Amino acid sequence: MDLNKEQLLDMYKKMVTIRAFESKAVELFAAGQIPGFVHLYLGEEAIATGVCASLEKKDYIASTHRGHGHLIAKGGDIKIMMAELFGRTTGYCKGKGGSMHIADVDLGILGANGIVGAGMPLATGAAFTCKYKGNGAVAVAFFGDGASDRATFHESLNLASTWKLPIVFLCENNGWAISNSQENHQNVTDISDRASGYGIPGVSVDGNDVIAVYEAAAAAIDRARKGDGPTLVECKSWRWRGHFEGDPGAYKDPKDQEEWLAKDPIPRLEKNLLKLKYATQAELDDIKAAADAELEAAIKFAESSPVPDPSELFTDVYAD
Ligand SMILES: Cc1ncc(C[n+]2csc(CCOP(=O)(O)OP(=O)(O)O)c2C)c(N)n1
Repeated sequence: MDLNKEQLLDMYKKMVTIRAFESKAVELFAAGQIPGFVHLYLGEEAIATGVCASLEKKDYIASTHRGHGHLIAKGGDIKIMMAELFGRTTGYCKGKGGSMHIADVDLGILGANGIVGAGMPLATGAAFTCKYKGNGAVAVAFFGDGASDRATFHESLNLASTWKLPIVFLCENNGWAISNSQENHQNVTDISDRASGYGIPGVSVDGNDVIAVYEAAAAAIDRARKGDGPTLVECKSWRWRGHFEGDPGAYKDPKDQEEWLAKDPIPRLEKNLLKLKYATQAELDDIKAAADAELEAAIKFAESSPVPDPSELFTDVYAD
């Protein structure tokens, strides 16, 4: 493992921040404070964190409908994110987009996306730009197991492989596509096996082990940066919640749910940090408390921000 203390503690901070953000979103949505849909990333924190640890500001990510974790891991501002969830003018889309439209192009965040599988062609385009400009940047496309069945997956992997683009296809296999379990919607166990159809490497890792995710993603990002082309990385995890808030997820087997909850990626990293003596339990608790406090400040910021004026309805709206 080539991760030092500072890097591992930074990953811990990111993971507990995502956990705090999503846990609060559960409460706020139930209390009717967040309009629209929210799809939460609880349980999958290790994936975005492990991947984005190897990315620089100039690199691009394309996110999904379950995007909060990706945005936080790439450096998104949780105050502005929370304001967007609340539908306030201080949000990333001035309160008019909500959870599934958060983007921050200055940070290389090309956007969350309500269209399943739509991030892959966007990231492929960004990777083409990086190669064309020769700026040494790379792109990562996050997508789910369900999205790996879409034509956009085939088209993006085929083109990126043919043109040797600097991109990583990062599949978050959380076992579910809405109420369809993976075996219900595809006849493969390892989605990474699909890489061979495009002449690129594919690897599957435990998505609840942030170090394993980091190592696989770092190798793939390095390969992309060196000009050796794309890699398909599959991170196996579990969607803790229903598909969206409001879906009780009754189609899940409670035994599976229980088993996966016990594989929580955060205590797992805590154990490693304590074993390596990179932190004491009290120091880890302080990091968590700081993340909670940052979250409270973000909620206050969102709550105290104005809602958009009705006269703003048609501003920033584009039609062809
Ligand atoms: C093109 C398109 N088809 C269908 C949907 C409806 N839909 C929303 S999320 C989802 C499942 C996505 O599953 P997956 O890609 O595994 O991501 P996860 O929700 O598990 O993170 C579907 C079918 C959509 N938003 N876009």
